[in-house]
Order: sequence, then C-alpha cells, then structure tokens
Amino acid sequence: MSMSPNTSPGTSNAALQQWVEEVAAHAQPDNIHWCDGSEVENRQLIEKMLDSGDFLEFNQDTHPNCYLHRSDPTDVARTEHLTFVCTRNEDDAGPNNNWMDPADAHKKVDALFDGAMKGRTLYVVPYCMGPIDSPLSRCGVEITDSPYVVVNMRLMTRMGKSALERIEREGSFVRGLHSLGDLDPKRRFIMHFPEELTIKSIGSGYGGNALLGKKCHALRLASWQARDEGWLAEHMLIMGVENPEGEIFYVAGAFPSACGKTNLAMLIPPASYKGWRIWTVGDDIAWMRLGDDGRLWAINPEAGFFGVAPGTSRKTNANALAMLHHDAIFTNVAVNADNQPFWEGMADDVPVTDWRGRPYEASNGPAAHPNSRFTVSIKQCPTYSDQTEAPTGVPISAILFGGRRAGTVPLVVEARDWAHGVMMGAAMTSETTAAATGEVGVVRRDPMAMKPFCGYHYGDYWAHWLSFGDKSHKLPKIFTVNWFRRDAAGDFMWPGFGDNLRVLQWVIERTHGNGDAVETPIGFVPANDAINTTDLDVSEQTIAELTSVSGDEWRAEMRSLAEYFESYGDRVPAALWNEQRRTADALK
Ligand code: GTP
Ligand code: SPV
Ligand code: MN
Repeated sequence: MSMSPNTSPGTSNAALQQWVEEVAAHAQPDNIHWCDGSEVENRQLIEKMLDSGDFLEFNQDTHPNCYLHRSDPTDVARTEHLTFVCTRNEDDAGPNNNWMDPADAHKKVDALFDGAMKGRTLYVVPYCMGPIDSPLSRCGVEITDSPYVVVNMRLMTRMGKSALERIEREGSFVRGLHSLGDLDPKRRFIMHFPEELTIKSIGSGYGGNALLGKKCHALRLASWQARDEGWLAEHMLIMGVENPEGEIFYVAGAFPSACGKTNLAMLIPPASYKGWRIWTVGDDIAWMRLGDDGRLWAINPEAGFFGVAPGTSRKTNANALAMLHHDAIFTNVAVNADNQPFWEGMADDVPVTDWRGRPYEASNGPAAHPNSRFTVSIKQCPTYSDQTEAPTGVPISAILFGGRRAGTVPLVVEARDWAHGVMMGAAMTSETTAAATGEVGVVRRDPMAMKPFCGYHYGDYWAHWLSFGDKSHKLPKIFTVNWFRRDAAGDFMWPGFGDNLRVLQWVIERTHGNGDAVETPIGFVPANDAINTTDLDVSEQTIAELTSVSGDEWRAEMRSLAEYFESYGDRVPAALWNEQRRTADALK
C-alpha cells in the first residue's frame, strides 16, 4: 500500500490510528488521506472530481463554486429495506427496525469491504456533530472512499482539524465505515451497531446512506445514546420566531422526510406580518436536553443543509434560492440552457438536460429527480441564527409534529398536556415521499417522524419521551400540524410556506395562555378568528374545514392506532395506552 505525498501524519489517538490501519489493510486503498477540512484540501478534491466526471461545473458566472453530481440511477434515495440495527438482543431494535445479529452483520459487510477500496483513496474524515465547543456535541470519524462524501461532510458538519483535536482531547468517537462498493443494490447495506457505536455502510453514495454523520450517527446511534443518557435526538427543525416586540420564541418541528422542515425553518413572513422575523437554527435534526431551568434546550448537530430541490422557488422559498447561488453542491438536479441548475417547481425556466444527463424529454419523467438535493452551509442562509453556534443551544417553547395528510388531520391541534402530546406524536401518519425508495403517496405510520431513524424499540422510545413529563413542568407545549389537506379537486386547501407563520403565531400565543381555542376530543383547535387571516386568500369556510374534527374519521384513526400499539407488544407504556383510550372515549 502506498501513501500519497499529502498524507498527514495521522493521529495521537491510538484507537483511531489502529482502526484506520486495520481498515486499510482490509479494504486495500491505494492512498490514505487524513482530512483537515481546509479550503486547499476542498479545492483539490473538487479538481479531482471535475477530472473524474464525478462533478460537473455549473455556470460559474451565475453560480460560482457550484457543482453538479449525478449519482448512480439506482442510488438516488435512502434505502430503508437495506438499513439494519444490529443489537445483541433482537427485541432492543424493535419491530420498527430491520434487525440482524451483530456477528452475522459484521461478517456479511466485512466480506464486501474486502479489497473494496482498491484503486481508490481512503479518506479519514473526523467530524463534530454540534458546535465544536458544546458539551452537547459528539464527534465521529467517517472512513470513506468517496470524495463526494468528503466535500458534503465538510458542508454538513464541523469537519477536519478542530474535530480531530476534540477527539484527541476526549478520546471517544463514533466509527463510521463507508465504501461505494460496486453500487449494486444487491450488495448495499447500511448497518448500525449501537452497542459498539459503529456504523458500516457499503454500496451507496447517496445522502443519508453515505453521509454517516447525518441519519446514521446523529439519529440512529444518537437516539440510542440519548435514551441511555436522558436526552433526545430527533428528526426536527429548529427555528426562532421573532415578534414585533423583539421577543424570540424557539420552535422545534418533526415532519417526515420531504414534508416541510427546511421550508418552515426559513419561511418568509406574509407581507402583513410587519416586524416579524424568522431565525434558522436547523432544518433536519435536533439534539435536546433539559436545562437546569427545567426548559428543553436544543442544538442542531449539523452545520449545513441537504435539502430537497424540487418545489423550491422564489415564491415558495426565496431564502433557499438566495443561498444556492454560490458554494453549493447539487445532486441529481437538471440543467437549463444557460448551464444553471433546474428542477420542477422552479418558475419560468426550461430544462435542457435531465438528472441522468440525457437531453430532456417529458416522456422520460421529471427533469430533476424528485429527491434531488442541494448541499450548502447553514451560514449562507439569509435567516441564519447566530444561536446555531451557542454551546447551550436554544430553549424550545413549542414542539410541532407534522405529517402529510390529504384528509382527517386538522391544520393545527394543541395537546392537552405532555403525555397527550407524546401520544399525538406516536400517532403520526404521513404519505410516503421520494426521500426513500419505494412507492410515493402511501399513508404510513411515522411516529415523531422517526420511523426510519429511531435506533431502538419504539415502545422504549415512547417511554423515554413520556419520562420527561415527570422531570419538568416547563416543557414545551406540543402541537400537531398538517399543511397538506386537499379539497375534492385535489388542490391544497392551505397555502402553506410563508403563511404557516399564521399557525405559528397561534402556537406561540397558546404557549403564553393566550390565543382562543376550542376543546375537541382530540385536543384544542383554533377558535373562529383565532388564526390571523389578514390579506389571506382563504375563505372562512375553508378555515372552518381545516380546523374541524370528524368524529367518524378520528374513531377510525384511534382504532387503527390501538392495532398499531398492539404490534409493539408490552413495551408500549401504559400511559400511552391511557391517552389513546382517553381520546377514543371522548370520541364516543
Ligand atoms: P427532508 O430533508 O427529507 O427531511 O425533508 P424536509 O422535511 O426538510 O422537507 P422540505 O422542506 O424540503 O419539503 C419537501 C417538499 O414539500 C418540497 O417540495 C416543498 O416545496 C414541499 N413543502 C414544504 N412546505 C410546504 C407547505 O407548507 N405546503 C406545501 N403544499 N408544500 C410544502
Ligand atoms: C431525509 O430523508 O429525511 C433526509 C435526506 O433528510 S437523507 O439525508 O438522504 O436521509
Ligand atoms: Mn430528514
């Protein structure tokens, strides 16, 4: 094995040094490169990918330092059926996860890693999830043979020298081993070993399958650690809502993949909302812990966005467009005649080349892949909150659970109390999206938007959530929201995007005991006129429909929820069953 001339000396952490050497001996890369995260290194990687064709340059006049990556056409989204949680005891992974015995899993993937990096460079990528000096942050090291993964991890995490220094100071780190393998889905596995704080992923170069700091570490392994240590690792955005008086309220929101977290986190207030401002802390993951003051404090473990491109337009999310004009990576988008990025929903433009690099033809389907994404540093967001770097995180006033449901679920419902809110989170259902392979638009259960990401038994997870109710009286209020109700013609009934601030305003009022509400069997909904509709083009009748609760539909929901809880056996906490029964009884 030869070492490249720019190979750095490695590390003083003996366990890390030894692991890298063992992996290298097994996977047999041509070179080893320890990443420092510098600008020079980043440039070298980009040049290398421009040479290999992994990166294509966008129009550098309109989009300086913006690049296009086309992933393998069979590798365009997370693959949940190939994702495993490998615990010694199968029950600990729970029915919500695919399980494999750890010894069998290691054997299976280790065989695939044998010689997998021949002809490639092995990159050692030290990273820190969370502000580099926060006690809430955790470090990891990803070993990968994909330079695309390295440049993405540099935008998505605090990657390089400072992370390695923290690892050398603290000693502990999550091990994430990744190889593109041969990209054949038959030899693709994303394996988690929570008891060993280890991840092994092979055969995919895409998103959550390959950027191991994100879903694998910051959700699946972190949720396991959080349960043991008394905190929460959640699939949540974090945003600050500043009112005209200058007070900022922080809201966290769990919506399933491609259901609106990025868009809500950086929304632009309606024109009539003079003096209101939005501050973006995070768009995908929140780590939350009780503070000494009894409030729940949240950090965003990530440093960038890996956001859904389609649907992003000047009208829906001008803040996202504004941050995508320089230093951004685009994956599987289309290209217009001027060599600029294109995707569906972007107004007034036409695609020339589709996401696979073919001349665009409508008969081939959408120009951009429905799960095409952009990667960009959070610092480029016009609504970037400097609290993103606060070592303590931000205090959360309200938690939103939001699904994508054409019917049944009202625009907004407030839980009676914490336990009821946990039940509402556990009862979440949502239509599937292109973020994972499989059919799109099928309603499935996705409790707390964590179905693909909870690293342990859902019954234990709900018990963990409930346990916070005993520890503090200053917990956030919990709400469910649904921006995606459709009318008989199939059109969205609620305008969504910036107008979602109208719902947030009511949410914030309610956290202060203000805001008019009506109690229903499923919780509190806004009273007539409680949602600010100034300059809103939605009829009173539609608002009434959006906030109405159908007894028949909800009785069916509660029956189906009972069946669902049954399938998790006796690990489902009694308090959750009580809440289900309380709601079912109220609906009688
Ligand atoms: P992940 O990154 O996969 O976890 O997704 P996300 O929850 O951040 O979803 P995102 O905000 O990227 O939204 C996904 C899709 O939903 C995009 O196509 C958006 O345009 C669309 N969307 C977001 N918010 C709204 C809304 O309020 N109303 C409607 N109708 N569509 C929305
Ligand atoms: C999601 O699917 O929820 C994402 C994108 O945020 S990925 O990183 O690919 O998981
Ligand atoms: Mn996500």
